[in-house]
Amino acid sequence: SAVIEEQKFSLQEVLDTFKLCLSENQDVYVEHYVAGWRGLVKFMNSLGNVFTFISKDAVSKIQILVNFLNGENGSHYVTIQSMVKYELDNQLVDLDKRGSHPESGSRTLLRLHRALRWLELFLERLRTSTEDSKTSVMCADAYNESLSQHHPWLIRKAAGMAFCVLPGRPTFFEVMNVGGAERVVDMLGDAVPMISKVYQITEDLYAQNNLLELP
Ligand code: 1PZ
Repeated sequence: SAVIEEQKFSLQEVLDTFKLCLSENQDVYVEHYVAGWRGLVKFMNSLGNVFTFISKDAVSKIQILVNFLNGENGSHYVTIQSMVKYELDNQLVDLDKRGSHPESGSRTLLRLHRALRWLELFLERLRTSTEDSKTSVMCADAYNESLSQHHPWLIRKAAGMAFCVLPGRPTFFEVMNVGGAERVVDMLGDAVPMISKVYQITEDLYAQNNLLELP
């Protein structure tokens, strides 16, 4: 039932999903990438209603990618590498300005990719934080160092307001449902390098193909 599922929800499982992203030859599976984001959205929604404006955007991007995966060309969308190659080879990406392909898989995934950097920075801060550290400050610092550079003023303001109502570190750890602070630190020590690796591989792929500024 839904109740049991909620009780079982742990951020550990979510972050473990990102481990499944990497294939033996360092390709990134879209299916697991998207599943990881689904879990993060679920976690974010459990923090309160204020965060739904953030999760709505993530949900719509997840949906775009799932539609490609389940569509008639789904076999090209199995990995990020094959997706980028397929979309570029077939002129399915708006490269300079938005045109006939405003919702390509490549530009959609780039938005989540940029957010993954925020997540990496935030989780690393959380991992090395102390009892009196503020989640709102860690969150804002991580955001200002990464994702905010891609956001217009209005969104930066709204994000800043959302950070202010983040629950404090004790509640945050509780909602993560991993165990005591020591277990959280262990779990993050395991998860952050994994997320970092997925991020770096994607970053290199996008850089090699000149796709880091896709409109
Ligand atoms: C746990 C606390 C959550 C803090 C989340 C920090 C990120 C704040 C981001 C605020 C963005 C919200 C609104 C949407 C913005 C979109 O304009 C952009 C660009 O997309 P485009 O307009 O080009 O189609 N979307 C994004 O940058 C993707 C944002 C995804 C945010 C996911 C956060 C995941 C949090 C995980 C929680 C552990």
